[in-house]
Amino acid sequence: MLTADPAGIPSASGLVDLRVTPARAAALLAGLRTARSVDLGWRQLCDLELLATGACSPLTGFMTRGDYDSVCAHMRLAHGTLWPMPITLDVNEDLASALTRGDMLALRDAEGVTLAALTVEDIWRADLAAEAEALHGTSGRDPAGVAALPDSTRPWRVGGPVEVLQLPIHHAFRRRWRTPAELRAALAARGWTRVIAFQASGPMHRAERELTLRAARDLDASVLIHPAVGLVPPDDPDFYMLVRCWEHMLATYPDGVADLNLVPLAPRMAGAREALWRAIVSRNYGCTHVLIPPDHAAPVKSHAPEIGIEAVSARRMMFVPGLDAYLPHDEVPAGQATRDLSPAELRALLENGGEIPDWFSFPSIVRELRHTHPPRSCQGFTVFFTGLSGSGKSTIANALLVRLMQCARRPVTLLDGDIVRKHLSSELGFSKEHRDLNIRRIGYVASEITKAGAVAICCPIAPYDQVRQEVRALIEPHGGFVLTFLATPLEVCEQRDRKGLYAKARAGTIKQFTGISDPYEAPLDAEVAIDTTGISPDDAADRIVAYLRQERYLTDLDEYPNE
Ligand code: PPS
Repeated sequence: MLTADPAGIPSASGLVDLRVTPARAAALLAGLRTARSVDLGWRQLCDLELLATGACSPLTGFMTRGDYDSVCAHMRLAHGTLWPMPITLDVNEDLASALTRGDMLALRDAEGVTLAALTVEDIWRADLAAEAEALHGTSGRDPAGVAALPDSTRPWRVGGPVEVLQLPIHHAFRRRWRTPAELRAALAARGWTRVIAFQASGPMHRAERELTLRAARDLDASVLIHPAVGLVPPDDPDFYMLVRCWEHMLATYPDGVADLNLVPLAPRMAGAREALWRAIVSRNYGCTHVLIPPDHAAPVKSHAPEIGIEAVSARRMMFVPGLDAYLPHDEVPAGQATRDLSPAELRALLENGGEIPDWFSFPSIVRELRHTHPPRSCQGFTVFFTGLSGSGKSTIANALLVRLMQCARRPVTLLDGDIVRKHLSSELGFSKEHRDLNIRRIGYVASEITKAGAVAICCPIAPYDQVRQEVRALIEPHGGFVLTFLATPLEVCEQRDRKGLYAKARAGTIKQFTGISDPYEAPLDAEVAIDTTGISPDDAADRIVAYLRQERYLTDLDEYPNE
């Protein structure tokens, strides 16, 4: 247990630092040349950094089986210290079976740089259902939290002490990644003896600012915006948006009241255990108090004396227009109207380009949100055709391409089947496996185009539902996905037989031909479905444009009057 010094901040004397001296690092590196290694995933890198810097004090490595079992069963390490969260290194079965007690294991980043050495003390197979039960209170079903994790843990675990050669490097927002020791020193230099952690989980707005300022006033303390950013890897634009929003928020606080420090902690969505774990981490960074959502405040409060940080319930703040002020919901005078904006309402306002009221947020933060979540009329999108050979995909795609390029508001790329097969998939044939790979490649390119705010038009046959859905899931987070099913019947396609392929397929010269000797799964989730039997390519393109307008991806600005 860390003890509180008289000034209030828990004493740094118990803070673990797993970084070794340069001489030891050189010796370790030499020894690791012949050792087995593991490339850490994003969650594991976060765990390693927390361990390395002492943010997880008193842990000195990845947990051994004794600690793990005890933490799962009793929320305590084997020797009795309160610790709510398993911090284990999961590996694949091959590595687990190749290791023996006493081995050194090199822990490397994604580029293969050795960051740390683990001396193997334990190798075991965890019971994932029992672990889920302990953490989430459920077994047999997949709690939302587990599904939301960046990468779920594998059953094989390796435990033992860790020696750190170098910390994972943060290239962005470097001054916001102070280690617990560095932050404690900074707090002490400012004379801050009472510090409340606010573990922001999204952009902060006026309600959160009022909440923290009120708590700071009530407790005569300073505020540390202390978000866990381990769920958003640094290649995710949301990470940059979030940190910029917190920076803007920090600038709105009165001088000398608040600070911001990022925590490389990958959330487990484990309710009360998680709240307790994060409270301990905030304590290790030097905080004396932590604001916690009311549903999890009780368990943290009950353990407060033991962990050395006090939990403060975060009350819901409401804007009271009559008083032009924010008040906790249970302090709003009777008869006063209140205003609030739910996350769904905020999302809808951003999507539609609606006005976000001043009472809700600050212009600098709203600008960031608008930049990262532009209205649909400024987002990229993909029109993904699917249909049999001869159903009209390429002809209609070309008509649509011209219609969109006429306005020149967004760059447009046509990923035609032939072009893709020539440039991206020249080695592929028409087996299911190859077709799926072809579609995945198209989906990847289209998602990058969509992410960049441009338009991708794709027109493969894409006969299989499962991979079409994968592509949808890849693209939708970045913009629109319009699955356009050309439902032209096989007889019509075969009658057209522009390339003479159906005749060859019937004759058996072409094998695995879609519709003849290979399946086509008609989509049930198409945004637009067109049977081109009796409709011109221009009219078909009109139908797609009408859909894009209806969904607000296109506006009047995108339309050039053709008539
Ligand atoms: S897939 O299934 O989506 O990967 O196919 P795709 O990349 O769109 O390629 C389809 C075009 O390849 C020609 N072709 C065949 N199609 C289907 N089955 C077989 N066995 C086959 N062999 C060659 C055909 O010309 C398709 O073009 P379109 O434009 O659809 O007629």
